[in-house]
Amino acid sequence: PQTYRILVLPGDHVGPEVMKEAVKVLEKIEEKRPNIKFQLTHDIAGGCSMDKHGTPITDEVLRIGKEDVDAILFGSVGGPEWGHSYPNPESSLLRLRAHIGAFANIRPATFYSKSLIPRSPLKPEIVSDVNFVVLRENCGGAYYGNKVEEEDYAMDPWGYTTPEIERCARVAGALARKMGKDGLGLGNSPPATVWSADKANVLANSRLWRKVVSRIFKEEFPDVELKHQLADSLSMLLMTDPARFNGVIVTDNTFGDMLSDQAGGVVGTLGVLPSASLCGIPGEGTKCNGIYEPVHGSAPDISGKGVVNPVAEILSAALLLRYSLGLNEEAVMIERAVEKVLDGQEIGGLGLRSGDLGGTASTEQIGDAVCRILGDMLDGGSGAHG
Ligand code: NAD
Ligand code: IPM
Ligand code: K
Ligand code: MN
Repeated sequence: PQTYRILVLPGDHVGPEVMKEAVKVLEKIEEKRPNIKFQLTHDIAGGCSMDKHGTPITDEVLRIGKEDVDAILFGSVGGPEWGHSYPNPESSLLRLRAHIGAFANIRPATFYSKSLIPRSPLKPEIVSDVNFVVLRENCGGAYYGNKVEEEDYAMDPWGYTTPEIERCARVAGALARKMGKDGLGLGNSPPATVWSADKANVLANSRLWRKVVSRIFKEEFPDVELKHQLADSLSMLLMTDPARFNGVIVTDNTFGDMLSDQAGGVVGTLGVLPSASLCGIPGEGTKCNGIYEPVHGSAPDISGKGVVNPVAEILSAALLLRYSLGLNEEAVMIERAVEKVLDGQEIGGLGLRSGDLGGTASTEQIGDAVCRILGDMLDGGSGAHG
């Protein structure tokens, strides 16, 4: 069998709860596909690592993540018991992203099951066709560089270099071609539109951002429609007319953090949104390491109760199979199994949903249901395209 190496870092609070279900999904694939073997390395990062090792992430975990594995499955880090002062649990993730060079953070926002449309706080006619990807620059901007933190003054340098913007723009262009205007990525549709979000009216680094993105699209993606939108008004339009942004929203680290959480509001919960942080253009042949994690955090307000929605972590595992391991067929099956669980198909017409989606199902029940349906699909019961 082909062996795929994955570093598993569950993190804090709900991180381990959702990770348990995602690992079960991987084990189900292994069980049903004798030619696939997942070699999982379990380790820690975040507050739990501060407690055990006195540091949010050890050099050894960083090394394993970069050198010893094909991809990293991450949970969520942080919690009130560790506070925010540096070094905090969250810095583990920032260091890991920088260490492996995962600059392209892909955060798709759509309804994985149409039955979730009524869960959005927005009217169905406005929100039902939503299908956009936030491509967040992940290794620069205000989240990196030398901070000043004095008693009465603090400063985060918010800067970008031309190469940092160029590589992000190239991923946006490639994603737009792959996604297609129809949003299905079938290859016979013109590319999706790319929206570049910045504050070029105020920020110097945004003016560089806009200039470089414009040049890359003119020179390398003449077939892709590029539009610029100021990030503040884009945020407003995301509530009044979200489907306008169907395609790719490419933006810097700070705006991408905000807009991708806002996408959780658009679809009604953060509990279903996965992410992939890649070191290059997805599907370009070269082996692409990446960090896969839910957009959501460690949700300390609901941790320890077994009620957190594991769907975002399970869908992150699907993205891992697709982008880092080249196992697209299995990735599609995971997504279809999640859809069926949320829809309630094949389980007596009752959608299995966690509290964030208005249901009462436990984390474990949802994970078990996904595994059961996925197992049937892998047996050939109802195929990925059925
Ligand atoms: P959060 O994303 O953890 O939670 C926001 C709200 O959404 C909470 O009410 C939470 O209960 C709910 N929620 C989130 N995920 C859910 C799920 N899967 N199922 C059901 N409900 C869910 O954001 P926060 O409360 O601002 O941050 C909590 C901690 O997480 C902080 O320490 C923050 O720094 C950290 N954080 C970590 C990551 C990460 O590890 N990548 C991301 C964001 C926040
Ligand atoms: C996210 C989180 C992280 C970020 C934190 C935990 C470092 O909010 O992944 O969106 O700000 O990038
Ligand atoms: K996370
Ligand atoms: Mn965030």
